[in-house]
Amino acid sequence: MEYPEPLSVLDAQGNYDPNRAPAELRPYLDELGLDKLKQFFADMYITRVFDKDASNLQRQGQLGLWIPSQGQEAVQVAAAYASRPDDYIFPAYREHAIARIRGIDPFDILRWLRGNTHGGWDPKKHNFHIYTVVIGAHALHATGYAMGINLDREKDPSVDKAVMVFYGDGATSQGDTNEAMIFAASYKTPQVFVVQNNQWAISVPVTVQSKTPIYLRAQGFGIPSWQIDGNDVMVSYALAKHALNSARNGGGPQFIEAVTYRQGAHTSSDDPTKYEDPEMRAEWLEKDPIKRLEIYLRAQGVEEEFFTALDAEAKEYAAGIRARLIALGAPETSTMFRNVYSEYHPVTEAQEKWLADYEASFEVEI
Ligand SMILES: Cc1ncc(C[n+]2csc(CCOP(=O)(O)OP(=O)(O)O)c2C)c(N)n1
Ligand SMILES: [Mg+2]
Repeated sequence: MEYPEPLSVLDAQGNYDPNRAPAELRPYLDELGLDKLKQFFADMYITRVFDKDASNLQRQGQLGLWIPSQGQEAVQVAAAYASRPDDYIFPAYREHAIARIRGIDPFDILRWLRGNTHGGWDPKKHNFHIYTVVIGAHALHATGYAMGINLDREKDPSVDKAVMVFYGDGATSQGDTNEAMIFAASYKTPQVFVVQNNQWAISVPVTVQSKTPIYLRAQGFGIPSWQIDGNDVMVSYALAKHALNSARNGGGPQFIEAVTYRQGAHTSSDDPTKYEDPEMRAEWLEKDPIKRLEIYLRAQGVEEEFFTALDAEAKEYAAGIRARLIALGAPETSTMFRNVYSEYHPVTEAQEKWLADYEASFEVEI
């Protein structure tokens, strides 16, 4: 079966055509002046430089794991700016661009993947939940939170917060995400589901995961849905804002499938050369979200100086985080025993002692 192309207004060659968007998105596209687009570009660019450096840090033995976001920056930056600070966001584990814009210090993401902290940040402070690695589990948390907003609204009709939840194409096969959609539709929650379809669930291609475009599934739950080019920051912004406003104004849950590509490995533990078709990869690299916005900005008269200064800023930013990370040192082994229960527990105490004795049994310090 043939399906239409995802909605896009900024194509891979950097051509902008707002007429391709439906009328309800036009007011949001009109908000996108040059200053805002330069800000979007800066956030995408800085996240990518940080992300690449984080991959290097993993290879240099400074992190247990890294989860790259490379290639998915556009929809993330767009959604972050489309949301209001009091909207609550539930990320999966690859939403580094959103985390940064929400005020999370990316250093805290690295501390988490180094084992120095089990959470990383205070979700309430940023209205940005901690990362969830259990695929799809947080979709239920998001729907539960959004049901809570409805209860708050019964007491105070001026409450107009919304929830956004992010997960991947693979997560759409989990029971949790489907159950979350059922409850969201039934209880008409103020909530936007954002699926970043990056074409892969580790090595499983989306063509195996779903036999229809993912956004069509939502309609079976009675949830309005769209499919957009997630590498187009402009359409991503306009639709995210439209969907959030519909959700907060009583329209119930909304669903966005942002079609994008995972340019990096699934994580640093994965080797995509074992399963990725190099031609497909090359085609997607041509559709890079940063490249196309750069072409557009240059065509609008943004000068070289902006790009050069941004590159220097991004490198300095990443270097600063790197230095702080290396200064952290190794996490204490005791933390893995002492954080299991809220109070110290005889079983974990015995385990901690066993490990200490075991390590002491080596002649060489490890
Ligand atoms: C419940 C559960 N099952 C399996 C895994 C192992 N796992 C980690 S990531 C992943 C693939 C997820 O793919 P997708 O939802 O498309 O997100 P992406 O990693 O592409 O962003 C799997 C199967 C897990 N973390 N949790
Ligand atoms: Mg995926």
